[in-house]
Amino acid sequence: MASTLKASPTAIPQHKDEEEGHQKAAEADDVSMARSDMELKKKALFRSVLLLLAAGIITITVGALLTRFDKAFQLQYSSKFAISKGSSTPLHNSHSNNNNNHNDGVQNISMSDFKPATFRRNSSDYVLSAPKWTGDNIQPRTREYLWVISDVAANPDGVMRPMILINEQFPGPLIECNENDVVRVTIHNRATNATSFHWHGLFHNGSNWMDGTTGITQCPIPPGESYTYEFNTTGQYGTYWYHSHFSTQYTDGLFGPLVIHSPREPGTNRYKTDQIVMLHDHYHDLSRNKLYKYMAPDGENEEPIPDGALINGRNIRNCSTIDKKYQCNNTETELAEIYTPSGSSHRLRFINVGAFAEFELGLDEHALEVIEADGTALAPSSYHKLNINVAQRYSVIVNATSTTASEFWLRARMINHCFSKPSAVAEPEVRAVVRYSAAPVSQTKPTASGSMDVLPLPTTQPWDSNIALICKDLDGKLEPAIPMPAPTPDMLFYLRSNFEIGNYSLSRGFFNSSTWKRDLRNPALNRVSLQRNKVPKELEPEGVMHDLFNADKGMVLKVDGIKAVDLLIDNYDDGNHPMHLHGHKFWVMASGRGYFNMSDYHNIPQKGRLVRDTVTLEGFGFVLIRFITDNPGMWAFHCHNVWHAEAGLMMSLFTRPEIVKDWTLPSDLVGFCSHPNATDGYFDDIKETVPLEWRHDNGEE
Ligand SMILES: *[C@@H]1O[C@H](CO)[C@@H](O)[C@H](O)[C@H]1NC(C)=O
Ligand SMILES: *[C@@H]1O[C@H](CO)[C@@H](O)[C@H](O)[C@H]1NC(C)=O
Ligand SMILES: *[C@@H]1O[C@H](CO)[C@@H](O)[C@H](O)[C@H]1NC(C)=O
Ligand SMILES: *[C@@H]1O[C@H](CO)[C@@H](O)[C@H](O)[C@H]1NC(C)=O
Ligand SMILES: *[C@@H]1O[C@H](CO)[C@@H](O)[C@H](O)[C@H]1NC(C)=O
Ligand SMILES: *[C@@H]1O[C@H](CO)[C@@H](O)[C@H](O)[C@H]1NC(C)=O
Ligand SMILES: *[C@@H]1O[C@H](CO)[C@@H](O)[C@H](O)[C@H]1NC(C)=O
Ligand SMILES: *[C@@H]1O[C@H](CO)[C@@H](O)[C@H](O)[C@H]1NC(C)=O
Ligand SMILES: *[C@@H]1O[C@H](CO)[C@@H](O)[C@H](O)[C@H]1NC(C)=O
Ligand SMILES: *[C@@H]1O[C@H](CO)[C@@H](O)[C@H](O)[C@H]1NC(C)=O
Ligand SMILES: *[C@@H]1O[C@H](CO)[C@@H](O)[C@H](O)[C@H]1NC(C)=O
Ligand SMILES: *[C@@H]1O[C@H](CO)[C@@H](O)[C@H](O)[C@H]1NC(C)=O
Ligand SMILES: [Cu+2]
Repeated sequence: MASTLKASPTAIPQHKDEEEGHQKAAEADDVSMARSDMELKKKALFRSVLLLLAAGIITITVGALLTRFDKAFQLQYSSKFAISKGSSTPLHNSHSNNNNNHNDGVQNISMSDFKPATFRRNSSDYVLSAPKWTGDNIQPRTREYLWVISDVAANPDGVMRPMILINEQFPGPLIECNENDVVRVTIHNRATNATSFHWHGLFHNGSNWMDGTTGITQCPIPPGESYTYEFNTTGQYGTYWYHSHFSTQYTDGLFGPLVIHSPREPGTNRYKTDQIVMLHDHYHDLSRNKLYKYMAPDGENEEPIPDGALINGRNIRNCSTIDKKYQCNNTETELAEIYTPSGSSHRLRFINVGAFAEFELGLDEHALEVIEADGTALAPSSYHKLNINVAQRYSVIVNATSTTASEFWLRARMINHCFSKPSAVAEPEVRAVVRYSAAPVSQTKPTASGSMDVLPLPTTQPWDSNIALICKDLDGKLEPAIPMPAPTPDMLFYLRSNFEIGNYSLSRGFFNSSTWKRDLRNPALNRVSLQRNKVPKELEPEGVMHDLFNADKGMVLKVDGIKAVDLLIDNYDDGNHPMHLHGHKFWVMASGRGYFNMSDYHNIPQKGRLVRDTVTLEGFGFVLIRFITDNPGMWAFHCHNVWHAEAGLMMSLFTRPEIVKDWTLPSDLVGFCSHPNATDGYFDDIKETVPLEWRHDNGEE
């Protein structure tokens, strides 16, 4: 199975004989140089597994086998990594100012535990159940989740790295609910560092403090502490996700899908199966170490290049092509498999849960009928390939009606032309296998060197070999299925976004003269809602707040009352930015290359505009979005590229201050602000990369 996936797929002859399928496929595959040595091991083990099965000791043996693999794996790694059992000692990545101790790769992994065989999430967890809108199911319910966050060493694609995981599994669990349900997630932070959780795309109407954005709506959840997020899902349906909103931490493993079903959603009778397909770039190091390099004075302003990509947390890397500074063992790795029984239609919900890369994806021999973008149901339109930027979601319907094959490649390629060094990414493409069959009933076989994915691999061809060169949103006419004409705007804000060398020669992201650097212990929401900080509305006019906030270190845009607001951004940077507004969906009124010509402003069509929560602001391009400020709170608006966001490309929208000023925030949340460990693990570019002797008054608060 270990394969770079670069060998021409046509070279692999296929045997689809059901009876002997497994054996034959394994034998036929030796045509592929890339797979041969792995296959030998697999065949040997496959045969011994068969023998054991014949001996009628199935359960015991498989169990024993699993245990043996566990032990071997554990032994191998425990000798190579300093694993301190049962404790949660911090990683020994001793960092101190200016001594460049942030190893780019060689991790001295000292984890509380190492989960070689069990961290991989069962794929069936991402297959949705079809709700029946009768009887009990119509009644709103509370959906409870209990998550323990911990540091775990894991190797999703074969390369061992420290990760931070939910319940020791990767990727995170699916949250599935119906509209109007209440979702309650209790977080026990047993990791070394602080954390927080954001529910991407959810409105949190009336409970803005559940939005989970550190520095804006809450102080981080310190290690050793717990917090319960609770929010209702009224007014929305479709595909969302959740992720840590503490620095770049979600990149280290803290994310997962969130789906809201609703009888209001059109088209749900059009498909037989419904499943999640998460695409993500993947790094072989902790994001914190990557930040150290990216955000250093006189840094090259080059975003860290992903080491590869995953689909639903899976990929297989060829260990002999991996830098020797990493520990690599791909024996238990596998490609994501998606089951779509033939003759029927299936919904695939694509989510880009990555840190940096936009993906271009396609399914060989199948058109993708797009029916949803970021929780907005769309009038169907078909594509062979589609672009999906960080944090965006698209649902597609696939008809399993091809007659030429019964397994197909799903190809997802990072658009590496948007990277600072396009050639630096070794394998921009990751694949999954789409099979015209029902999911196997039992997946209890070990996946280690013997088990085997003995089902045949696809031999299908991509739609075309042209590679996307520009990072932009999906071309075409994506229109809401249910007409949502844009309202007439009440006001317009204009912003320039840019990257500039700021104080201490640090490269920072700016909206006008503002680069986000808020105090983690004094979030923006706390400043405007805690009793001592009551803001009479007349004190500050609408627009950029200057009294309560230092606009240079974080722009807060205040809008009074319920208004339709236009926000126009011209991007003076060559990089693209997937811009996300918390707590709202917005109309994408206009976007493109170049700068917006204001004489077009009054001629923009108001009908048929796409409504979503994450839009691509192209390099040297513009975007004009419109939203209604009917959801009170302090809402982050930021680039979802984690590197750009941490470099300051973030601001906040303050809506309905007349309501917010009277709020009482949950006391446990406010309590975190004075907890000594609330900022554990936060990366502060000035404190960590600027030599002491350079520092002067930086207007710090
Ligand atoms: C892995 O890569 C090496 C070096 O490129 C190559 O020789 C080998 O055949 C590959 N092995 C597998 C199992 O793909
Ligand atoms: C890789 O891990 C497997 C268990 O998953 C183990 O049996 C094998 O010995 C390991 N390979 C190497 C080269 O360490
Ligand atoms: C890794 O950590 C262990 C335990 O703290 C320490 O003894 C060892 O010297 C460290 N190794 C490296 C290479 O830093
Ligand atoms: C959910 O929020 C809405 C406001 O958006 C509120 O009217 C409703 O009562 C809430 N439902 C529950 C179950 O809390
Ligand atoms: C799938 O089949 C349905 C029903 O026949 C059809 O309306 C739709 O256009 C097809 N979609 C694609 C992408 O071919
Ligand atoms: C995965 O989950 C399915 C459905 O719950 C179950 O039947 C299967 O045994 C699980 N597989 C593993 C390896 O745990
Ligand atoms: C941003 O700066 C531009 C001038 O470059 C100005 O026209 C605009 O009003 C500023 N935006 C805000 C929100 O202050
Ligand atoms: C803006 O649009 C107007 C009217 O279409 C046109 O006359 C003008 O040249 C445009 N300006 C720029 C800078 O393109
Ligand atoms: C939020 O709730 C208010 C009523 O409390 C309602 O007017 C408004 O439309 C809601 N907004 C969203 C985005 O749900
Ligand atoms: C903060 O962390 C330190 C070091 O890990 C620990 O000794 C201390 O008990 C923690 N404080 C609290 C209040 O949890
Ligand atoms: C936790 O934070 C420390 C710095 O305080 C850092 O060295 C370490 O790498 C972080 N751990 C993880 C898992 O991010
Ligand atoms: C840069 O430093 C100056 C004072 O030296 C300060 O006034 C300004 O706010 C700083 N800018 C930022 C973004 O920190
Ligand atoms: Cu960006």
